[in-house]
Amino acid sequence: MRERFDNDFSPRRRRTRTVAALVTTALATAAGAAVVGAALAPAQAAEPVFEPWRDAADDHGVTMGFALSPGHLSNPGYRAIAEREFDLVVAENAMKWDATEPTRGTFSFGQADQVAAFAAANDADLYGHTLVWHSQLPGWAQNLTDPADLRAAMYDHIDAVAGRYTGQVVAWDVVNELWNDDGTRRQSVFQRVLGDGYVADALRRARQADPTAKLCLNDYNTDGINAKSTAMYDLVVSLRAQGVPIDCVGFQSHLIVGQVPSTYRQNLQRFSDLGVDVRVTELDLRTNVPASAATLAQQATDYRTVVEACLAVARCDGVTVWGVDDGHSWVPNVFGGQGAALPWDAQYQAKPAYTAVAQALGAAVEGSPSPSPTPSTSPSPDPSPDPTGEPGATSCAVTWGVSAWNTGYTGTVTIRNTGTTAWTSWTLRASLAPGQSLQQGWSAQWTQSGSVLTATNAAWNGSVPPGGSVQVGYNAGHAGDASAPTATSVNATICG
Ligand code: 9MR
Repeated sequence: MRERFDNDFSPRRRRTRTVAALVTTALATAAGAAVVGAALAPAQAAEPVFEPWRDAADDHGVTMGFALSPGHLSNPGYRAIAEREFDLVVAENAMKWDATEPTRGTFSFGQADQVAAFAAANDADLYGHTLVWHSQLPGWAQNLTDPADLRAAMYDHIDAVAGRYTGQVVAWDVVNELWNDDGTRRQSVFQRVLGDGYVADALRRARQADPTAKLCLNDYNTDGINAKSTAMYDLVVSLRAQGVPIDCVGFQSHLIVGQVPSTYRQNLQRFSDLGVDVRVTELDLRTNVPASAATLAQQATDYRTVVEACLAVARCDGVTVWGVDDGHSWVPNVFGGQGAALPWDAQYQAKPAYTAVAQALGAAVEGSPSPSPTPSTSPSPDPSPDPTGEPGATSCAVTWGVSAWNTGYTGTVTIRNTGTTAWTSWTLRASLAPGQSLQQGWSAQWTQSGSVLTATNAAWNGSVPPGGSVQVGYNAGHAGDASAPTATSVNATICG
């Protein structure tokens, strides 16, 4: 179903791990989860431990990445998470121009090589960030005014940096942040001195320097459909029409809790439909600190929304988180009073966002340090209807959200147990409007027979206590009628 990000150097593999290593890291995470529980309200206590994100992601043909600053690897808590959860590594700073060519023609790859070595040792993809960017650009380059001279400097830089990691880097952010928010070109030195054509020139040069890497453009505030993302879209169309090598677009997704753009998935989808790969490249979700339990719960929902959007889009290659833990994040340095943007806290304890990502990926539970009733590891393989009319019979409420475009829609379904008896499994049935056809779904097993849409719980969300709910989703095609399904039942009880 999913088209993979399938150049030859992008292995989708589960790492072979020793049992001892797995147990050690799982226990470390579990112990950490217990600590985080102590610091939060009871509802947020002790996140369960799941199989590594990278293994669950593998089942979807996507990778889970993180931005690495190699100096942090000496910290055991950081390192354990980095090694366990991720199968893609990007240098947070080490491959940028100021780090690799601080003086013209003098290259330094010490930290960059450490990042590459970590990726190789951890059987992870290496992602290149970034070749041409106005920021973290040394003064000598910023001050070049002669077009031939600046072009020569840009080409030399691309040749040296991209050339060094040929065969290791799966994709490069060739040009980073080339847009203003209104969709006009940012007046970087490259734009001012070389004009619009510098982007195509950089892409062509990068292809020569590393013929094996995919070549991307990357930006922020392009996450929903807006003037800036539309400028990016139009540029990709134009570059492809000219035969310029452009393989992928990165969506940084430095977001604010509660403010994931409503068009997030559709935006990824429209680029995917152009035939370029897409990736969430720098995900974090910031908030005012200290964050309340309710805010962390909203953050978890937001992380889930982003991961599910990627899984729903055929050419989405995966999600990269911009860091690991709240103690090492760019956010507080730039946004005063804000932070708490990552899935682990500053003590390396898993936050609700960690669990939400694992659940979005359908990760199996490896052990739960908490008596918390959800999620469950033991779904019934054969959900049978509750005996209607008896005490404890299924009582349910289902709400449908529909986000449509011209030929399809994403359905978001919240299934609530309004009865007094816990469910150990559930099956949702509903009638699709005429002309609708299921394309793919997530967080449940989805099938369609005639007009009947059926979803059966996934391994981790079959248990729903009284008052509890689960959220699942699917994509469907439509032929003009994108209305929500009707005649909804759960475990054979009609619930509207
Ligand atoms: O996380 C990076 C931080 O350590 C640097 O100080 C900063 C300098 O510009 O860059 C941060 O990473 C940025 C990334 O390279 C491009 N997109 C925005 C990121 C956050 O600022």
